[in-house]
Amino acid sequence: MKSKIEWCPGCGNFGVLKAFRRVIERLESDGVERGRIVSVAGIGCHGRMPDYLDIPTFHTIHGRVLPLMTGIKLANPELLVSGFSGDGDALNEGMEHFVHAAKRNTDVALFLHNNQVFGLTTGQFTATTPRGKKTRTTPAGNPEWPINPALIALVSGATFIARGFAGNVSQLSDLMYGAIRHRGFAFVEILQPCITFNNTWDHYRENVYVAEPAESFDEAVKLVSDEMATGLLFRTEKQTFEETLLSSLKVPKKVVKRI
Ligand SMILES: Cc1ncc(C[n+]2csc(CCOP(=O)(O)OP(=O)(O)O)c2C)c(N)n1
Ligand code: SF4
Repeated sequence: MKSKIEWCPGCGNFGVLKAFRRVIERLESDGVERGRIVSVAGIGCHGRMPDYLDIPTFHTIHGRVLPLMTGIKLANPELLVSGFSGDGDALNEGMEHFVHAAKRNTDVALFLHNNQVFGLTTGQFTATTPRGKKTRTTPAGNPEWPINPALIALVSGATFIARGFAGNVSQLSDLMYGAIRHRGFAFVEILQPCITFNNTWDHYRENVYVAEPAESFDEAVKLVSDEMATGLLFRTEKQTFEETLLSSLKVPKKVVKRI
């Protein structure tokens, strides 16, 4: 574990790190051994998370956080598997994996550092950059409409959808803990200011609010569409990918073990 943190001073990633360190402490006080808490990260500024965590971690290639998480969970369902990904990593390079992990209801938790830019490569536009925003690759303003990642997770089949803000560490930590404890695909979108290329601190501080979870899927579609709504937005239960493979489809256990 590195002691020197290399993010820009004021980066929203500090709040995410603080929140997740609290999650590890909370899981440990529940009796979970550190060796069972496994995390994966992609490529980007968010991808430095493993450097600052004292648990088993993997730093994978761009866009491939979810396939690695799925493989780890299938190989050993006893592990609590979570992953950190950027908006570029998960929604540009890795979009198909995101949709399929939600569709399968794999029992993992994905934490999306949504800073609406490619941070590490110095501020190009991504799938979540607001329309009209000037970036290094859209100097006249982004001509595209952004996607709403929590809405994609919801309609693809994720069973736990939450949104947190890097400036509210205590709420974010509770959401991350809830996501890891949830049985099924849990998605936490984190509104994460990139102070250097997309400084949204004031905008979020003024506009985010805490919502009550939706009681039906239709209500959830409306709630999740409001990009300033934070908190647990929707939760439901269904069989997980691992349970399906290990039981109803009668896949021999040793096939899963060989993976
Ligand atoms: C396949 C591939 N394409 C592009 C890159 C270059 N690249 C490295 S980091 C990065 C941006 C990461 O942005 P994001 O996932 O939003 O994370 P952030 O840095 O904002 O946390 C890019 C485009 C790469 N490493 N691999
Ligand atoms: S470039 Fe942005 S996301 Fe990357 S460390 Fe700096 S402030 Fe954080």
